[in-house]
Amino acid sequence: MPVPESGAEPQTAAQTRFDHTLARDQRIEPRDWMPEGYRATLVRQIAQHAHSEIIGMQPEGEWITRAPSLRRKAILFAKVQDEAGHGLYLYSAAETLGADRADLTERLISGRQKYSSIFNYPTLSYADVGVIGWFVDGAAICNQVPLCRSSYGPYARAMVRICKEESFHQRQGYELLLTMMRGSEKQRAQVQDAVDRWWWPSLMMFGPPDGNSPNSERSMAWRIKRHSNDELRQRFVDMTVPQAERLGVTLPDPELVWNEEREVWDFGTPDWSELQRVISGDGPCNQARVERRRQAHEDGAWVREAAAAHAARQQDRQAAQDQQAAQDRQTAQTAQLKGVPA
Ligand code: BYC
Repeated sequence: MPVPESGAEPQTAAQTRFDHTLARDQRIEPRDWMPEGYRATLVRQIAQHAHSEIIGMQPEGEWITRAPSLRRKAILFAKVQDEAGHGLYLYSAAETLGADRADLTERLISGRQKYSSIFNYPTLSYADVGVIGWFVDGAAICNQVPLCRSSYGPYARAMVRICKEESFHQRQGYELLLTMMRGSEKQRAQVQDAVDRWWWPSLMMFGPPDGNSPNSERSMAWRIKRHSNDELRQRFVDMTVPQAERLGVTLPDPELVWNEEREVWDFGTPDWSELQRVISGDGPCNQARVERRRQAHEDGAWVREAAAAHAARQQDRQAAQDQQAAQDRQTAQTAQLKGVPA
């Protein structure tokens, strides 16, 4: 039997090892062999997730200069910075799969890669900042806590820290809303209006219904996703309804009713045609979001060039130092051989 060249073992053995790793619920690491479909699915999902974090800085970021107090400004600033950090961990996770960060950004700004539909809606009042924290970060927790057990090691590890921060963001958003609800009639109306506008788009964050989700089955078999879109949507509804009652707002769904038998909240059907429209680029803010990202990327070109020039200079300096050290060692050795005192 021919000995396979190094790195070129028969695919069947590699596939078996991959399957066993998944069956034992262990992690696939960047050095491990993986099917191309698995790699491509991860790059697609992780890139989309990273883009969502970066684009997700915009709707709330627009309120930094208009925050009602220094304290609220500092909180919002920190949250938006956290989102930039999440984007960076996720781009790094995608790089471990061979993706190129510049290429991913290019795909985002040319519309070839998606980002979450939720960030294509406008933020009309400061209550929207609170509702984004409560709903959007709440939905993110439901969706992303299971991803901490995703089969791909770097993605799962990035999710651990991200989830801790999202959970903090969710509480901070809810605290802002509690404060507004204790305020004036106008503030309470602003909160209810924001809840009315963000509820259905938040349910859409979990993706299309299971029967219309082409990627779910494979992703779940590969243990990238651990639960279906509908399962996670239900968890979000069940978590959020009691919080809405406590806050004193009404969720805009007349079909929301407790199901004694299943012990979950039944809820109405989101407008799936709206999700399709927003995903395909025709949401209220799609153009503005992508244009802003494109502009920021162009404006940042000089920073990337300066960083690359600095890195190249450091590398040259290090190479010169290494060469000098090697020469010094050689001179010392020659001197020792000749019996010349150093
Ligand atoms: N928006 O087969 P499906 C955050 C796409 S960041 C846009 O179910 P999958 C936060 C989907 O990509 C939130 N596109 O797909 C940030 C697929 O398209 P392609 C982002 C959507 O991957 C800042 C097609 O529709 N979270 O929380 O199995 C501040 C069919 O869908 C959407 C993540 O990215 C959508 N809503 O499941 C605060 C989490 N839904 O590529 C908070 C990680 C679906 O086949 N991602 N599509 O053409 C996931 O868990 C999964 O990718 C999804 C979709 C559940 C989103």
